[in-house]
Amino acid sequence: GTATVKAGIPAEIPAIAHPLPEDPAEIASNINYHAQYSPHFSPFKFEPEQAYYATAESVRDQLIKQWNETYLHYHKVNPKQTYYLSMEYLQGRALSNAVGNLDIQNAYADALKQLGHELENIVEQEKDAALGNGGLGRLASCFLDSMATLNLPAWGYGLRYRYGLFKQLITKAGQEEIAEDWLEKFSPWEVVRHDIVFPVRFFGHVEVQPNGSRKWVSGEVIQAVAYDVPIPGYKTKNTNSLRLWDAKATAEDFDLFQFNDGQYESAAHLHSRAQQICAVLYPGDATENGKLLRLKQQFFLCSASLQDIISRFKERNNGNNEIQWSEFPTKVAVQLNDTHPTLAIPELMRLLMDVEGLGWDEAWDITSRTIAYTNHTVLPEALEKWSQSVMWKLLPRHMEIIEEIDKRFIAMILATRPDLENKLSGMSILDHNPQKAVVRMANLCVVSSHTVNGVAQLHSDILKAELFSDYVSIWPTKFQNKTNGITPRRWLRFCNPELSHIVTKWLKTDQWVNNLDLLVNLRQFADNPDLHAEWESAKLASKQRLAQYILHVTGVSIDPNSLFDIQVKRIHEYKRQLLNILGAIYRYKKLKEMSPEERKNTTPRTIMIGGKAFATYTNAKRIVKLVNDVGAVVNTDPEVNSFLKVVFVPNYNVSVAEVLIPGSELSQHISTAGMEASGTSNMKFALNGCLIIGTLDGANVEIREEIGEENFFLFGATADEVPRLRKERENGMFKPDPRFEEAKQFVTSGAFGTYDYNPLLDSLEGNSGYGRGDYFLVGHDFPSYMDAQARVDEAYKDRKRWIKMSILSTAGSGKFSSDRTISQLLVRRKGKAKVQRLVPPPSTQTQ
Ligand code: HBZ
Repeated sequence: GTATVKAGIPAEIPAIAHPLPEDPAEIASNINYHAQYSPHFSPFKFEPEQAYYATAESVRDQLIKQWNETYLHYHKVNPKQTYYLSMEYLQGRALSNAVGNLDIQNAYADALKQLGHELENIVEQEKDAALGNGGLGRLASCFLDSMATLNLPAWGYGLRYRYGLFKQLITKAGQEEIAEDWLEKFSPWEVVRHDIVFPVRFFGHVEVQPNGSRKWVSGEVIQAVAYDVPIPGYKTKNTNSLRLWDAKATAEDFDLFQFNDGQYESAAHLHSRAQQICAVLYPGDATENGKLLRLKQQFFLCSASLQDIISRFKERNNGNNEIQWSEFPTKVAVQLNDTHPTLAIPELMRLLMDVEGLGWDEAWDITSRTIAYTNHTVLPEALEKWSQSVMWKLLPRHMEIIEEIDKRFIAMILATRPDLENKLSGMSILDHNPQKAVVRMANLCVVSSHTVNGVAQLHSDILKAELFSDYVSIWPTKFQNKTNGITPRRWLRFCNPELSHIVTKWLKTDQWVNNLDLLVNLRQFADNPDLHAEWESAKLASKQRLAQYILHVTGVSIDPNSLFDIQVKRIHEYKRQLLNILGAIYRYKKLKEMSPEERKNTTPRTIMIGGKAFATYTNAKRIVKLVNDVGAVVNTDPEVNSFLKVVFVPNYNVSVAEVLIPGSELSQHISTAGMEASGTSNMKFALNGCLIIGTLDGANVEIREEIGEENFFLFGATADEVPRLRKERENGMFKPDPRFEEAKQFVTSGAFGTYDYNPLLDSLEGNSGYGRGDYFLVGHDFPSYMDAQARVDEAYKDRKRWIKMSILSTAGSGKFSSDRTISQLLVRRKGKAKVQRLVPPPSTQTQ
């Protein structure tokens, strides 16, 4: 059927009044202008740093023109707007992406040449905007790119953290964290909007008004100030906004009397409390973080964003000066990126009832037709639960509303589904067990959203079968799958120009950049020797660039003719970097035992592992330390170091990924089956012609389906076997493979130094008190992992076969464009059923 956009009509921005600059001389003079008149630097210097800021400001001028036109266009057309609420965005660098999306790369490169600089070097000056932890944050950024490119009227909302994700230093002790000062100088990509400010309240109490309505008063009020970041689409005029909120106090909050009395700190008390709110990104990766400040951050995002959304709705929908509130869900869609912005639900209810004067039923109808929720994890420790008593203190009115939603939900179940009564203790929003007394944010999201989605088919199936199984029979169509995707602009077109040119040349079109499905047409050339030669030389160029980078940041020299094997992602036991390094340890031991002749028959490998460990996650930090210790021994061992290198890549982030991924030949996605919701770097690697060794987990399953099972190195237990295997492991019914024992013993023997690895290795023992008895099944999967690695070594020796597999990986990656995910998420096909809503029984309606 014809596609119609759930979020309104696709935007056709009218012919642009300001054409983009093409003349390098004109651009150069514009860059010069910024260098001269920018108050940030001396006008007499034009070093790379100044050149970066001046170039960024010049590009920003271009963006602002399109941005304003986009805004005016949407204001006139008044389409349904999608609002993506996320506590995290991992934007990375903006300059290379902006000139790429605007297609003014060459003109800017020429202009900079005239000014004595290389664009390539200038873009390197930019610090990553790392306002996120990992996959969830990067997904949000890929979605922004796709929504802009697909001409969708969409906004991102987030927080303007003063310090983003910590910078990782590797020292003798392992990982050390230092604050990442991304705003040290300033960011040329944000525009502060002093005209867009909303008050956000904390604490206080609820007052009953004479008319019976309820009002939240007193407490402390902090101002949310908008900082807007332009989000250009690829080769479109459409330029959306990422609106990041910063917190500040007002002049009235400053106690001049106290200050004059010498009490400087208490005079600016609220100013310093405001500053705390956006001071740092919580570096939580998969652990629920029970900090009050984190809850304040979440509410700050939700309250400011919803006030902004409602004010825009009112501005655009006040026909006859009367607001048609029933139209709200036809003009506003709010997507929650995990449960972190769950407070949007009670905050929308509160604003509609207490501020706009709507009744409960109407407010509930609007809210539950507006909100949708994406789940990113099934790990119990990552499911957010907030203490009810903390919530009552910080957000008393919201707790009243949450209690009421819970009460009505329970009443609805009892009235319509008595068969579920015994499940209610797990399904209710409040945990009514007084020992626990928490709010279960995921349950609140499920009950209040019109749609709940998982991020890969296997994950969505698990949500239905396990985490949310009790809800499925009430709302059978509410639970959906939207397999993740990545933007092909940043993750192939811009980060890997060599391979991009080859793809364009062989497909005879560059349309694949917007329509990634076109990559399947590469399949017909999978055996073509000319393509093979080009493919191999593009890969070699990327490997050489990567080798230079590794030498620069670690001092380790690696051989571009060895197999480049990479695992980069947050360090977590379920992601099993420990399996990878134990495999490397075993490989090293065997190489040591071989004769020089035997070694010559092996496939030389460079194993690169990178990623950040949560600062208090001890086992994750031990893994970082182990990788570094193994590297220190292996890389300096003259007997074997031309056959094996082990490198820890420090401070993995978006721009490091842009160097690593194009140069990769094998990448590891080896989580315990059922635990990685999707993974998105697996898609980036496959798209860049890198082969995958992996388990049947997350999106691996679908990647393998798309590129063909013969092009995927599969190993390990499947998700449905995991519970039984864990039991066997606990009961001591499991006999470990001798290779596994040998690798562990090699570590305990002190081969990699004197650091005490016993606590880490204990976590791999079936019956140990430490850890959960090889909960992640490293021991179980080790032999099949090693067998799969042996298949990799063999396949790599057959160059023709390997290149063919590489081409087929790229050719099969079309499905994993975030353009496809966004279309499925926001564009409804004609004839599809409307979303189901929760209709509470009239008997319990109060307020
Ligand atoms: O979201 C990741 C999943 O682990 C990964 O499988 C998936 O591909 C990706 C996108 O859907 N989840 C995260 O990245 N989660 C977090 O970063 C996180 C941050 C703060 C928290 C909890 C989790 O409090």
